[in-house]
Amino acid sequence: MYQGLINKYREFLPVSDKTPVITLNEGNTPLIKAENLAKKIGLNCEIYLKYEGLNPTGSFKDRGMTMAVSKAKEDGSQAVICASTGNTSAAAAAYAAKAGMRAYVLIPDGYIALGKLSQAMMYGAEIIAIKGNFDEALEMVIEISKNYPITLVNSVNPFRIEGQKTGAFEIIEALGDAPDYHFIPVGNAGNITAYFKGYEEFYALKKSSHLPKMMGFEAEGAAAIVKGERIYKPETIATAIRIGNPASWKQAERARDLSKGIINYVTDDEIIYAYKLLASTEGIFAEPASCASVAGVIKAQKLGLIEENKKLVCILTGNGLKDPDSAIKYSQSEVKKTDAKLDEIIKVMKF
Ligand code: AN7
Repeated sequence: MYQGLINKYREFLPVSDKTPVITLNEGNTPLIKAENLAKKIGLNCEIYLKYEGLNPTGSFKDRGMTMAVSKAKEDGSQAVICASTGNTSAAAAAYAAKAGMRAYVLIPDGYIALGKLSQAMMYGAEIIAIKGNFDEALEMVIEISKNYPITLVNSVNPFRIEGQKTGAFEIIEALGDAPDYHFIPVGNAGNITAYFKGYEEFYALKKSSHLPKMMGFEAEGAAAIVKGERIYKPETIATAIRIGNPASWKQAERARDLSKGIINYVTDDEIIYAYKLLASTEGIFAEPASCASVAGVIKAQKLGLIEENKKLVCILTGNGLKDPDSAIKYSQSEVKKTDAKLDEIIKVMKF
């Protein structure tokens, strides 16, 4: 039976027999071939979607959190803390619950999707909504974790990166080699760092023949790395990546440069277009921030950055159900109401 990514990839992770494995059987997510999407955008390549929204709390954060919380438990810690645009708080709260630990989460008041907030509440976290953004919340939790007996579980915790690198292992195993291009949303830049670490490690072990070009995409209103400066008031509809001072900035640039990839940005309109296209052509519902990877493919194609007959992987970082408000707002579908009468229903169906 599959028992989560620590048990699966134990030999590549900093764990020992003494590490209590706190797992919800995260990882092992499907890599789905997106032929309809490739056809629709007219790209003569194989596109694969890594559907991280199928993790236990609905995002890729579970990969990092199983490691971070297991190591915190091993160290005898009784509480974890994080700043979050939503998904990290959901994952921290769930794994803390499983570990019998307390979780404190700092969120930007009014800028976290409903599903994510409901998760942190249900898993029993202490939720503190600050009148400020993610970057300010991160500065505060770093300070708090220095001065109080509480483990920081944002991606500045290196165990988070260790857990998240397993996504690259799974991709290489599924494809039999690394892809040519790896498209990924960039917020705090932990995930692009983690994937590149995973690709580098399997390449060093000769489990792949090359490194993929790392193609990272920030939201236009939060594109600190692209613009080369901190954004003090980041804005985007993709609240998950509404981050103006990425903690893993330097590591993301390293991944970009060593892989001969790019870090670019996509607009909110491009994100929404990809969001709807993905759901309507592939039957895959991913949250807006996730769709920055797909929007990135479309942009890179337009810029002539993708060679033909190559293999692309897009990371779909979070589940669309996390953010029902955005789905209802942007889908443009209408709900047609009728009386409970057969003839009226048939009429509305336009038969
Ligand atoms: C769906 O939950 O930062 O570049 O606090 O939720 O590793 O930060 C979320 C980030 C992409 C960006 N897609 O990943 C948080 C948080 C989704 C996300 C990202 C996030 P990083």
